[in-house]
Amino acid sequence: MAIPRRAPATLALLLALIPSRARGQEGDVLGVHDPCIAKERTWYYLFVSFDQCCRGVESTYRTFAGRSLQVTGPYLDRGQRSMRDGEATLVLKGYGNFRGPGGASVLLEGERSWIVHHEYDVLANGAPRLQVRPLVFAADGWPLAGEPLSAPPAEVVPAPVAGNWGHSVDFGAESQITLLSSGKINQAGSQDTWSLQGSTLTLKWPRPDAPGGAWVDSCVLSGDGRSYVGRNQLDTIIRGSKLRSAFVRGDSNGDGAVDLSDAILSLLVLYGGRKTACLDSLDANDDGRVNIADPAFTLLFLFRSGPPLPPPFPGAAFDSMSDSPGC
Ligand SMILES: [Ca+2]
Ligand SMILES: [Ca+2]
Repeated sequence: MAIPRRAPATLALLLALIPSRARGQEGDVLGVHDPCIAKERTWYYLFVSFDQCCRGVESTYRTFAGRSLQVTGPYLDRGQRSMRDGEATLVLKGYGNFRGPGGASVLLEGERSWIVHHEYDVLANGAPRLQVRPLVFAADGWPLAGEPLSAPPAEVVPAPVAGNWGHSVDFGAESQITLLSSGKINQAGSQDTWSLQGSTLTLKWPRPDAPGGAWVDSCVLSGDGRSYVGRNQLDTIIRGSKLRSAFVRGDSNGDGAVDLSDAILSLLVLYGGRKTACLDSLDANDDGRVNIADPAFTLLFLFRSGPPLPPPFPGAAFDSMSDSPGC
């Protein structure tokens, strides 16, 4: 390919955008890669990858963003610091069994947005993987990456927020917390509280050493109610995943047996506005979705000698399938 003698305008723009330094661990050969720009409402968002990719599980790649009202910049982070000074707001870094998420591209399609990136699988000797995650914009307008999709978005009823969650700070190890239906966290007399307004889930943790006397996690709850992601006052990313419980497939009302009342309850959840704590139990045909086919499957089994419900059935157990809607 011929190389033009003069830098085209787009190249000049990119050169102006590239930070003069990048973050990283001591000893790293630092880099900033894979920029992409997306416009959401009035803001242009510049996504970049910092540090090192392509080292398998040793990769230190992380995904950051800044934003500007002009496509030409200047792009600033959440603290109004310039990306040209190497500053940016963290969107995603490695956690769990994956390392080095970067090389991101973004698709904005109206109500829903997506971020696609590569990373490295610890359980597969650092093999590269591609993941697609919901990209959500918090109430403050800053982007957050949700949990990776493992199946097409299912026709599910959102799970209730109350229940047991794996709660993570700064992509660290998950600790179990319980969001009680009273709005307290972990126990009835606790000072720690949660509240939900629209899709904004706020967790408050009064602590003497916290800014303003309490840590405030402002999070976005996923559409299926199975995860949340947000930031606290210091921009630390907060994540949560709903913990699963043992269940009997088809046992919608949780009484341990599958009968006509379960198929009726499934219909009420699907079409009558009823809530359930265990969507997995409603997924009678185990296809990862909850819809009219499920009570039909149960009724065929009960009254028309249809095939038995897939495990866990008739005894209670966990569903190991990652595409299950959740319990
Ligand atoms: Ca039942
Ligand atoms: Ca199903």
